[in-house]
Amino acid sequence: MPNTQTTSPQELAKKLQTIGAAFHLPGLFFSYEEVRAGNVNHTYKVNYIMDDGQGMARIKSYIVQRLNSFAFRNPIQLMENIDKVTEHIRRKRPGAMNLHYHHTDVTGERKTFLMEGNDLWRIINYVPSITCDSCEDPQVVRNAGIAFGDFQKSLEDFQATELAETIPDFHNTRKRYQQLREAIQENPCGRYAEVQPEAEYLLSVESSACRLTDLEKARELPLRVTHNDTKINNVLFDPNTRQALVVIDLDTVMPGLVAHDFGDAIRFAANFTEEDSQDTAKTGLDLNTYWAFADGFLSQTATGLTDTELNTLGHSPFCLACELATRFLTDYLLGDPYFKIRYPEHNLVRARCQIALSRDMAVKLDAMQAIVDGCAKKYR
Ligand code: GN1
Ligand code: MG
Repeated sequence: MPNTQTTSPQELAKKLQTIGAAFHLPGLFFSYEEVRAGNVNHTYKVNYIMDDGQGMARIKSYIVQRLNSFAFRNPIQLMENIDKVTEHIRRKRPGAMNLHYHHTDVTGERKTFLMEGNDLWRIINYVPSITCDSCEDPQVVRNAGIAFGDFQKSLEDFQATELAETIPDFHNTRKRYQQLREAIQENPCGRYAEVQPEAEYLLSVESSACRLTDLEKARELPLRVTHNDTKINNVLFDPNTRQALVVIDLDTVMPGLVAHDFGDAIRFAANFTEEDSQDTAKTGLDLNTYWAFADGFLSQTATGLTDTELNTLGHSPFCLACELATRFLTDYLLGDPYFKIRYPEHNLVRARCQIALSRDMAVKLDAMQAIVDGCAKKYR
């Protein structure tokens, strides 16, 4: 079944109210808006009104999320990972803005989630802020680099193996390629003929795309705590100062490589176009944006990374773009069971865009590594 929403607005409002009650949200529910960012979970901003104690109305908002149980097969472990990581960060950054997951008391046990059949619901504090999808302002991009670098640094003394691998093989690029091969073989929707050129390109660059996975398997890179979804729109910014406030979307916090986080951030932020642009003639890697993110990220992390890790950063965006293209194309071949789509060819369009990006990255690999080396030298 495609990952789409079928509930009516009235039913949904009722549902959100019930969820709010289970988490003991105070006040009266009066409206909700769907937050459309994110390709996997369903997210809503819910608004409550209450007496402020002096007879005046006070409005308070919360973020309610229904976790995608198809993508996240181990929701309880996922919430345990989030708990451990947010607690650790809170201790390391006292006073800084943090994510807070509300508790239910339904069974007398304080839990940060509510299970209803296969659905996991949770409620997070709403942070008045802006997110940035477009990365035109290099200062904002640099601040996002600082935020993800700070996230990495705050967790450098956290034992990565304490975290569950909630999505096994999430960044196992070899496995993603294997799944593409299987989807081509099975071709359940008869879509292969249409995507043959894209599939052939991806298969032709497999060994370069799998460089990180191969180094990880050879144990040449340390396992760290990684965010695994470092899109710039997973950073909340202060609307006035444009300083980063907090990194959000911790669902994929798992053991991983620092190059996964760096490469994925660049794949998203330093693309001239959006990640699902149909205008692939314009898609490509913007080296100015790349530089801004690398500078911010390395200002926080350069001293803690090994030389081998630094040497993988320049190549990592290419690996991440190919990996995601492979995932989008596989999903398209299988009839879109995983990613939310807004129109029938959406996953194919996404795959084409990532392919165009990877082609441009392939000719900029030396420049990307030179920038990393320059920034590392500056901060070490
Ligand atoms: C998914 O749903 P969202 O936007 O947080 C995906 C990422 C992809 C991204 C591409 C758990 O993230 O891996 O990079 O879409 N998350 C999962 O937009 O698969
Ligand atoms: Mg995400």
